[in-house]
Amino acid sequence: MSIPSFAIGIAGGTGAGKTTVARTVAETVGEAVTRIPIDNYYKDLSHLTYEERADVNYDHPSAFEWDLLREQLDALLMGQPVEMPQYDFEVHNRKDERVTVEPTDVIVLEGILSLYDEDILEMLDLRVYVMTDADVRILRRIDRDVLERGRDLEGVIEQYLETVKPMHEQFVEPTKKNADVIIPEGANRMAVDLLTEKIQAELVSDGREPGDEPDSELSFEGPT
Ligand code: UZR
Ligand code: MG
Repeated sequence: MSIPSFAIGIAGGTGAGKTTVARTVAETVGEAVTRIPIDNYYKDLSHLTYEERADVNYDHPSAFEWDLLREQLDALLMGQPVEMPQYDFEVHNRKDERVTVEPTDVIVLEGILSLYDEDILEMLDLRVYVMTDADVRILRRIDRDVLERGRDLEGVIEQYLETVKPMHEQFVEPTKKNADVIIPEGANRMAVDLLTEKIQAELVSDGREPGDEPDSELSFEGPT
């Protein structure tokens, strides 16, 4: 019987620093960590042309394949490997190949709507919202989209005003209330250290490190 993993959700607006937090936690926690970017669960849009795909609202919850995300998160939490889809931002579409992802003790789900779906919220053990000012986020977004995702400045600005900003206000920002912890600015060292300590403590209290005494709080619960 495998021990269920400890799952963390990291949400926040575009450019908030979610990926940086997720990566830094993964590097410092000293355990194998599985990162699940929810971008990988954008729907397969192969039936559309490039122009049609460029017009899709990728900041709306309907852009994601929630069933597949729930199914794969659940499988990983149960200790089963999954064939995770991969996403290509340059062509706005899911790639043909999938990647085999093995389950680990720590799972980090990361993306704008990580704290949106009720079922997923229940699967998470720790819910984090990264809160960063909108001006900082758009500047980072411009940098990233132009340098890494092959976009032009005009297009990034237009998309931001037309969909990114309104969808953020309607769907992303309200999920802040689902968070256990709100951290200001992405790569906040103290916040990342606290998250890392919490994860390590949870792993120990769940008896995942052999030889450790059970947590006193848990020992009152008796057998389940
Ligand atoms: P993060 N996105 C694209 O720009 N193109 C796509 O094909 C798919 C997604 C953007 C998406 C969202 N929005 O704001 C952002 N748009 O990726 C989420 N428009 O990614 O959290 O890393 O910024
Ligand atoms: Mg990111």
